[in-house]
Amino acid sequence: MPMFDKILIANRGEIALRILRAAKELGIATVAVHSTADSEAMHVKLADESVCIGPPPARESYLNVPALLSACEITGAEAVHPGYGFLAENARFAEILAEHQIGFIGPSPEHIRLMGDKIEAKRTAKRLNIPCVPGSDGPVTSQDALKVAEAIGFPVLIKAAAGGGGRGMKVARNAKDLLVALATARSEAKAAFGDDAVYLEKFLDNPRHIEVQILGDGAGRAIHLGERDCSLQRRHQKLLEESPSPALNASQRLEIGEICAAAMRELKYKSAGTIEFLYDEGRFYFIEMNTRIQVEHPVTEMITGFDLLNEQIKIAAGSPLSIAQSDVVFSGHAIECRINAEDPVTFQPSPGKIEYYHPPGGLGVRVDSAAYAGYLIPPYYDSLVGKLIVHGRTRNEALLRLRRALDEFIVDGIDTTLPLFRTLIRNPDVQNGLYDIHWLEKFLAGGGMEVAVA
Ligand code: MV4
Repeated sequence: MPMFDKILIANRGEIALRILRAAKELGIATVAVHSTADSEAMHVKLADESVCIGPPPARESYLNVPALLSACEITGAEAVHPGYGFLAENARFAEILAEHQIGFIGPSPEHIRLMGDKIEAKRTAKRLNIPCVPGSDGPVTSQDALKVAEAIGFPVLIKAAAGGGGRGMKVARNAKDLLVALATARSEAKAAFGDDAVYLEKFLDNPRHIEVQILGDGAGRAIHLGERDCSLQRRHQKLLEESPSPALNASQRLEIGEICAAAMRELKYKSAGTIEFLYDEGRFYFIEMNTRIQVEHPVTEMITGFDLLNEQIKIAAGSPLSIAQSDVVFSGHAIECRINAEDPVTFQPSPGKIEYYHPPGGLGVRVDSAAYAGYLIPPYYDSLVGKLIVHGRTRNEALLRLRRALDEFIVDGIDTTLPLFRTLIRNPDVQNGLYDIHWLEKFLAGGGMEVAVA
């Protein structure tokens, strides 16, 4: 089996620890990199070696490509794992590493670039028989927009080709609004991404957000590992994810999973990836593909027993996929809560010192976190303190376990979103799995949290 001797982790926080742990189990030495704000961070303490790569702003440290190349050079790291965020979906970074004979633990630059262009991604999905939202076949001009919109039917959603993750979208409910919405979307896209290409889709009012986890080895082997329901979100930030989705039955799961796996075999996709869908009235509609390991990957690990980081690293080192589809057996139910250092009502970030830290434990409880008592959360990065993931034999068992684990979790010294989750998990809609992508924002707008903390 080909394997790396040493890898560099171009990230911080819980995902840096997650990568470290997978690397150690594979016998791979680890290099942590950190900004001057992260000298005392847990990923630095746990790595075999560490290199300071710059000042606190991410532009000058975690996104600083020359500094990362230098860190590889001086430590002899053979490959880089980018985690999520930062450089994870930067095709140019993957190319530059290749130019320096350094491995990238992720997909090919071509696949990253393809999926980064949302129009090309959708064209590719359609060609690979993945069901898509009805819409324009490529970018629209103001000349053909009305014809396309009338063909698909109002309301329509205008999306930026270079967008994704909810940035640069505009709804047009009728012909009268369309041209103004189109011009606004175009100028916002130009300002945000330097690319004013936009496309049209039928606007789905109240869908769920369901995504399929895949693994491919770039040699034509690819499998799916089921779905995650990520509908509970606020401003495109996921708060709670679960698998299986309460909305699907086993045959729907296998059908969409096999469609995705077949598409990835055809594409010769290499690495872990996620195919995102909107799900409405029994149908799936492709929206985007993420070419990275995602924050919520542990829910898939908990119901399949596979270590996604271990597989991702082995594939990057050149091994063929070691898991057959028939090896993937779904067991029980997993739920993840993203615990942020934020006020649970206003969502204002709450950086500062963790005075006391007591994570929950026991059967079926996993905490992925880089936090510790005495740790000073810097104000420069995202506010994820940790992920609480529970597993149970049934959804109800997972919910009861989650309630118990949330009640055990103590993080003193800063505000966290723990009280929000303690409230959510007791809500009948959440308990019954009856939520869509708008549920949480409606709950919060209706004062759900003000009532809870009063
Ligand atoms: C949509 C949609 C409704 N109809 N597309 C937002 C993020 C980006 N990945 C796609 N998004 C959406 N695309 C059509 N045709 C609604 C959303 C959307 C959304 C999607 C997933 C999770 C949360 C969301 C919140 C608001 C809007």
